[in-house]
Amino acid sequence: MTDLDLASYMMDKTRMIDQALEKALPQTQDLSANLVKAMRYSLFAGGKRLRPILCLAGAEAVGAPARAALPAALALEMIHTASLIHDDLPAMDDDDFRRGRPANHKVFGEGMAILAGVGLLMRAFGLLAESGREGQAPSSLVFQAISVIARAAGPDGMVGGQAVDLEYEGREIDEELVAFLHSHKTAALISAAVTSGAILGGGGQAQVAALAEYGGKVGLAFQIVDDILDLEGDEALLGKPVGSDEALRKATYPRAIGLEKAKEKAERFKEEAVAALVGFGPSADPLRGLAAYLLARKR
Ligand code: GRG
Repeated sequence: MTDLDLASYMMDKTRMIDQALEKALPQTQDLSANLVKAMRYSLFAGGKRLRPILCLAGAEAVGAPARAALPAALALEMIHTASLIHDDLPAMDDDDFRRGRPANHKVFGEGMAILAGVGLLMRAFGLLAESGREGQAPSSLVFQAISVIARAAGPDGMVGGQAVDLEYEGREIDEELVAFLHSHKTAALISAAVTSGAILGGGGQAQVAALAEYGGKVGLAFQIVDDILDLEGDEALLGKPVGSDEALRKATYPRAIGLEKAKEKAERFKEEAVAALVGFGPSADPLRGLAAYLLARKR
């Protein structure tokens, strides 16, 4: 797949995701309209839609149409957005900017930002569960997808990683700690994105396992690149200030093993991710292209 093909693949999928998100969370006019406004503010703030794109690509890799995985894709973007809103709160990373605009709590206040995050989480699981009830997908597959995503987002995954992240701010760290953190805080949800897509696409057990491996490795490469961009990235492209990991003495690969070794590690994880796709034909080409894109990204 050429860079141009991948760019057009990502644009197509982004359009599909954005249209469906719009339908899943329309602006309301009732008394809680401001809450919906806060949820939509962050959901439509120009995120790269990587998790939902990976989810749709997971379904396609096992030979299903992308739309088979759409409910999981939407749920993943809502959960991810909720995590970013909470991550920016003063009680967490205390960031004022996200996705090139003021963080949710800077616009709507802390209380409303907390509620917007919780609201997005509930809507995410609600719409995924409803897709089974409404017969868009066999309910046994929807159950499996819900359980994979809930596990990856919860205390055994992203929330667990964030807890360790908070506890180790400013403390001495080593590579083992960073590996735990990255695999829980970031790679778990990215792996769940590809896996849940493959599950809803009706993939076999071995295919789902291979795609979980791909997602885990690509997720680790992605987070190392995130660490590197915080050191070397361009604020205008990133849409947020750089250097905040350093300021908070966060546990990152560059801090644990140095910048050059961190770059090598990201490259190795990307290669391992692509190697996990060995049993797949051209249907997994977008996933191969996405692995390279995630490594080379500047935002
Ligand atoms: C409310 C579900 C929930 C969790 C609370 C705050 C928290 C626990 C977890 C935060 C975890 C976190 C911030 C992980 C970092 C993941 C990461 C590298 C985000 C950046 O992702 P991109 O680059 O962002 O995909 P865009 O803006 O493009 O969507």
